Amino acid sequence: MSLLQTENRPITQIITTHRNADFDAFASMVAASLIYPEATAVVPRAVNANVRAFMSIHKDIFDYVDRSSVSAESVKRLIVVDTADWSRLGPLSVLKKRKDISIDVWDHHEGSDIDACWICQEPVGATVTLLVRRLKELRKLITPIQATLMLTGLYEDTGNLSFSSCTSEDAYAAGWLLDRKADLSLVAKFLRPAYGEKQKDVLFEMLKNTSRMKVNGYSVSISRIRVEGHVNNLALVVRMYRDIVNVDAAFGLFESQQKNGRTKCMLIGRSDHDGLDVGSLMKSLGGGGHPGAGSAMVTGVNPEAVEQMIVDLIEGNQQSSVQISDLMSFPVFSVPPDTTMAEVAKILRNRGCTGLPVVDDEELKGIISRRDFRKIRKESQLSSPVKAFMSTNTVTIQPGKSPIQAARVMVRHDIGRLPVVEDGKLIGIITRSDAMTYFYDLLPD
Ligand SMILES: [Mn+2]
Repeated sequence: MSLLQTENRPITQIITTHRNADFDAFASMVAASLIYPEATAVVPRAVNANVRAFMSIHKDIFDYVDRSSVSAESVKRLIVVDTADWSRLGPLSVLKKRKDISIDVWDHHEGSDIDACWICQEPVGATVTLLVRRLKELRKLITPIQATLMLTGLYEDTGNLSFSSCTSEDAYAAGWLLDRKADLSLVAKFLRPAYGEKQKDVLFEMLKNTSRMKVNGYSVSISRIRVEGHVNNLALVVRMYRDIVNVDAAFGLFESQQKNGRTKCMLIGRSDHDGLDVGSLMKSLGGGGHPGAGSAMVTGVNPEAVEQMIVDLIEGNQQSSVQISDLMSFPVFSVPPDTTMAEVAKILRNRGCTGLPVVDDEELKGIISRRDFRKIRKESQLSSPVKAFMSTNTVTIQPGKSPIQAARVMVRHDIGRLPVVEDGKLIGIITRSDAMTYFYDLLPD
């Protein structure tokens, strides 16, 4: 069908994806071909090595053409999968100038610079999950080979459903694909060749040149090596490296000589510790990523300096990771020590809270809680000052501590709120629900 199309009629509807297409990208294109049967899949020239190997074996089963078969002028409709970024589309980004094209986007990344007519962009583990949802709705029949390819894409992008970016919908999509006879032993086989001889050499080299250190309480390993030419899948190698050295965070710093003689550094990091956000660290170096994994390309800086920058950034990690000061409530509503118990009772009732800090000139003197009212024996005591009834051995926490530490203190002392104190001054209050909000990731960005 696509062959006839290319020979007889110009292609008007195309499905495409980002350069260096991975399995998620390629599988999403194949899924999109089922959803948009009138459209032709256009595979970018550069695809990942293991995807290339898969394509060469399955050449006859999937219909697709390369960029040279398409003339940009005849395109009327564009379907983009696994990216929402013109700059990642390679030569097809010329279509950006055309205002008369109808564009559909399917993606699981953040942000978009494509002015789409229709977009499905959700933070799931793999783009193919979004397309599987539509295939399910349309009650499309898929072959075991298609199911296997889609599951390969899903497993690649979710690390076999283990990455923190993986959602329940990814897992349900995997189940649906298994019901459609996706073959797990083939999935494993397709994903494995990514670790070939070249990657093995790099991993051995990394282990030889590794340095381990303790930075800001985290165990960190950095390995700096020289690479010749382009090596695919360095991210996978860094992941294996982290698993072997078994540290909180591991970094691979890959130097290569550019044609103009300058040194280019590809930095890839992996973190296995909640408190150490590799993505935001990479952002500071001009790259990006998420808390568990990130990368940055650093040019014109000598590699020792890059290594030092990593250490400095982790040392200053207090700024980038979530601290109590980001979660606490402030200003804190408090009462002075001379407030009468009757007034305190009224405030607690009106504000619907169970306790209040007692503060004198910003300094925390104690905490008065509903429980303390049990100490009152006679009516007249209601006109006594709060300082006579408040508890004074209050547990507090410093603003630079982590939410986990706050939660531990609250559990140990069986208290629901913790005054945040800096230099003896009360600057905020953190409650059990604030800490919970953090742990359950409900915190807005
Ligand atoms: Mn993807």
